[in-house]
Amino acid sequence: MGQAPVVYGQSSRPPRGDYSRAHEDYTCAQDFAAYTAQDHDTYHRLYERQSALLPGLASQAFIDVLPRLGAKERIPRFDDINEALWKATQWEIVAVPGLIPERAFFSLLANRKFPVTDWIRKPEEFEYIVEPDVFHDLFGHVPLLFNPVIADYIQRYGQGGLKAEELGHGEMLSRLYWYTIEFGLIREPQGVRAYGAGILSSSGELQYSVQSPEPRRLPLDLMRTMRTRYKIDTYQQTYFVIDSFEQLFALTEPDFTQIYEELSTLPEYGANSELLVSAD
Ligand code: HBI
Ligand code: FE
Repeated sequence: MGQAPVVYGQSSRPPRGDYSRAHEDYTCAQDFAAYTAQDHDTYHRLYERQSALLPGLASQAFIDVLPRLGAKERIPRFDDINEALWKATQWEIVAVPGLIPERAFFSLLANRKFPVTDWIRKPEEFEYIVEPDVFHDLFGHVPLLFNPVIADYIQRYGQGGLKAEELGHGEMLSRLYWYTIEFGLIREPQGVRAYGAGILSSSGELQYSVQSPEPRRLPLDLMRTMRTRYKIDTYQQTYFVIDSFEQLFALTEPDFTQIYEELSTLPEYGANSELLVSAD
């Protein structure tokens, strides 16, 4: 595999991973031997700090499945996680060198394979990193793959993504992923809680998304959400709230072709929810 792909459209910097070690489908072997003691220590410190922040802010469904990750004092072996994950929901995590092109990403999800970046941030990036590293993917995304409803939703999302790519509407569908799997909020009996990986793996945004009066929190609505742009390097200014994971899965039922047709005739919303009347 040669040149690193340009993904996420918005970030201009080339991704960090070493793509020369990836196969055609962008997967590679987890380079476990490459981790230094400092890498394992970074993971352990991130895990301890983040898991202490969860009570009262993270979805109870997430807190219940987090221990399924196994090791927390070092970076876990993906094979160890896969032994439990396959038994639970017939998913497996596959190592990738970093962000991969939309099509390859959708294709893996459609086959119940979740791409997990296998490098970890440097200690000086402890507080924040733009690109997903192994901590964001393992701590943020993998636990909810043990939840059968979310597991099925993500596979449906991957299947829908391949179709959206063919229809030229990948960007619209990526907003659904962004405002649910990455930055979604859910209403639980004790109140609004975070279930999105981008929130759950961030120390600052976890508190902000659930408790700050600043951002808008709107009910998740397919049309509104897919018309709402997002920024990848700031806290979200708009969050979308669901009442249950079953509600998410039900969203994937309709045929999206007509939805994309209708959406392309409507103005979009900025990340801060202002209506963009000029179709730029
Ligand atoms: N690649 N490895 C990786 N992880 C992601 O979460 C990811 C990606 N490529 C594209 C992407 N996400 C988003 O554009 C999705 O909305 C498709
Ligand atoms: Fe992510």
